[in-house]
Amino acid sequence: MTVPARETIYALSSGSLPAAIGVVRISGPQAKAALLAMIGRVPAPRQAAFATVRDPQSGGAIDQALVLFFEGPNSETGEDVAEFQLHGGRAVVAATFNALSKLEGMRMAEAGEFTRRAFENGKLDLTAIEGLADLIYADTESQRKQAIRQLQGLLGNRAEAWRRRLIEALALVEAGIDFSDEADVAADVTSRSLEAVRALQQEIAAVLAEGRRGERMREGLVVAIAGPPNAGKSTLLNKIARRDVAIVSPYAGTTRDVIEVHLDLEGFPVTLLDTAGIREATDPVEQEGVARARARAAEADLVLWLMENEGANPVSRPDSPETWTVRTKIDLGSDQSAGYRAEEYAGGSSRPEQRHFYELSAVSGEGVDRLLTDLTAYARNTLESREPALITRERQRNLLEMTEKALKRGILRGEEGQEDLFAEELRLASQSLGRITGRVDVEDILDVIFRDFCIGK
Ligand SMILES: Nc1nc2c(ncn2[C@@H]2O[C@H](COP(=O)(O)OP(=O)(O)OP(=O)(O)O)[C@@H](O)[C@H]2O)c(=O)[nH]1
Ligand SMILES: [Mg+2]
Repeated sequence: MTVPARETIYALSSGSLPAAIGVVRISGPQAKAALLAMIGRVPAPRQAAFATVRDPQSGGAIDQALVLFFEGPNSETGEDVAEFQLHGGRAVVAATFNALSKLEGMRMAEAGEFTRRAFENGKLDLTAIEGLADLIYADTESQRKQAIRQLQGLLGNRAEAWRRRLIEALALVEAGIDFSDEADVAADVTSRSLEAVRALQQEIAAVLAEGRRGERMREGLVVAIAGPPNAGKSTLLNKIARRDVAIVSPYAGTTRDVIEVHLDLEGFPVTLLDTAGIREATDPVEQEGVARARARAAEADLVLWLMENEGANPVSRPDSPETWTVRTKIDLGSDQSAGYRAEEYAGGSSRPEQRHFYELSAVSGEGVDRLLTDLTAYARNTLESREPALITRERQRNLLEMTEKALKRGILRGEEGQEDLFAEELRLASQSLGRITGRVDVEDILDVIFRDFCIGK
């Protein structure tokens, strides 16, 4: 049976049209043939050429373009790659696609397919690809920095170095097993190996203990605005977002769904949620809204608990790790505010809420800046650190946890002198480590990873 030749793929790799420039990329064995058919030559690799792009059947001019050629394996995908930098008109790109589709062995690329080929040709490991996806989706400066570090191999290189050390330790154990009739040699080799594995296990445990900073940076901190109906939650959200995102009305029970706004607080990503006012609702739709509000507040990193005055606060607060109390509508200057002090709202709880008590008016704007300043400091304190986060995804964390557990089990076996079982655990550990970078069988997870990419990437 002959393996069919690899198909050549093409796609628009730039943004939505019309635009100043539309970049059409081609990757695969037919890239050169496509260039010959459409511009009559293959430009020197890595040198921009100005050319008239023609329909290969009619010979009619489609556009004038800047054309690049990268000869495999020295290209992004590792295959021959051609790139047309066309004028970014819809008809221009459509005519170019039409011309390409008529050539032998060519088809449109699927989402993420260029990057997948780069992976398959050993150009990028999985952690770098995850970094690349994060770079494309980064909204804030701190997210961008984390993503570029990951793309440059922060975790990938570490995981590979760990794996090499592990394989050396494994080789020692296996050597010990071969010498098992010479008890002294075997014991010595096992103890050297144990020492190396203990050091490795401790290093990995320390990385796992750092918490989920990297994952939170990717996803953004979640801050939920919650409180009784009519407290002014949606008004505050709109004020902070500087646009009319949520409906505001004097009727209690206006907001039903959870509304999200993504904020960039001096480079740190924060997702602000507006939720339904929490009360004993009778309307089934409102009941659902209240249930959602409670659930999202409970999962949030921080809850801003809004209330207008004392009397309007009979409802129970959702249990969340951190809550700041915000008194709203201070422009109304109601008498109810007399004697209003933070201590009264600590509600007997031991949480140190007094430090985070705010009074503001979302209408006049008074007090909003102080809240925003503190939110920014909170995001910075939570996300920033001198050491960049090594783990940025659940996938990486799970595999590293599996590695660490196998090492721990292995150490026990080694200490008991069960070299065979020790070696087996080290093999399992090295498999988990290898799956982080994609060195060992990862076919099952590839689709999940590349699903995040757009077509043309
Ligand atoms: N004077 C004054 N009125 C405000 C302020 N904030 C909100 N309001 C008014 O209070 C009413 C309720 O505001 P919303 O923002 O809809 O309140 P909510 O907490 O989202 O209410 P639900 O979605 O029903 O839970 C509206 O009439 C707002 O205009 C404020 O700071 N000052
Ligand atoms: Mg509302």
